[in-house]
Amino acid sequence: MHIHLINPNTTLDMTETIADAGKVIAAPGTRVSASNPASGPVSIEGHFDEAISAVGVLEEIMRVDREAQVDAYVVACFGDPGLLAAREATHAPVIGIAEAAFHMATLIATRFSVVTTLSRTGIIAEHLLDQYGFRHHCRRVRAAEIPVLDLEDDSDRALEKIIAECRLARDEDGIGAIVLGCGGMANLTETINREVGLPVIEGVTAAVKLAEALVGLGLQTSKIGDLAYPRPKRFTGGFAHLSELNLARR
Ligand code: 5HY
Repeated sequence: MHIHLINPNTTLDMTETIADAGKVIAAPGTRVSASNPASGPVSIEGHFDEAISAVGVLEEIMRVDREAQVDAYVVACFGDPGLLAAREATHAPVIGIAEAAFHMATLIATRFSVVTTLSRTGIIAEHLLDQYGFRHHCRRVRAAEIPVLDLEDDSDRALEKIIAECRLARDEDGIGAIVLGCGGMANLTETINREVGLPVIEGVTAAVKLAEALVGLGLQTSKIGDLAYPRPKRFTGGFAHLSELNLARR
């Protein structure tokens, strides 16, 4: 099977971090590829960045669906930007890393906390907890207070701050597991697990394994109801190329 990971921000180093983590965890016979939009924010640190990046996610899915046979997609940003719109745009399953990590965490612990990058984006994770129905499982959404790109540019210091916040969660929150709240943390799971001493769930790897499960079960995004392909219509201006888009024809 072929799983394609989309890093919604436009930082190639982070796309490679995400791709590497996905390839390591993938089962034999699963091909993992990755890409990021050419246009958009270099990092996603709030509602505005999320909204802009969601268009890039959709453009990437439509581009890759034209060019390759993909069995499932992963939206590799912890805000799951554009997730439902992405599910409209393809028949393949599309999994967000936050949704995947929350599901996995509740299978091994009754309570978990999230450790993300900046406290200002914590509300996005809280909104997803409510949207996905996991709010009562999550004790707290914490932040290491690091800019997203420090995960690439100042990784040692970023890791220290993430580990320190994970230790506080372990000692104060009454939890059984920690969810890492950023696609850029995809290569930190083993280290944090060793340093903190409780199960760490990271969304990219969780999403890849869930995607393998869905494809293995022969499940695709339902095209009955609200996730049916978008209704063809005219788009104007910079989106004119989407006019009369008939994704179902692919
Ligand atoms: C992410 N931002 O996973 C999110 C998460 C965050 O550029 N990739 C980003 O840290 O808010």
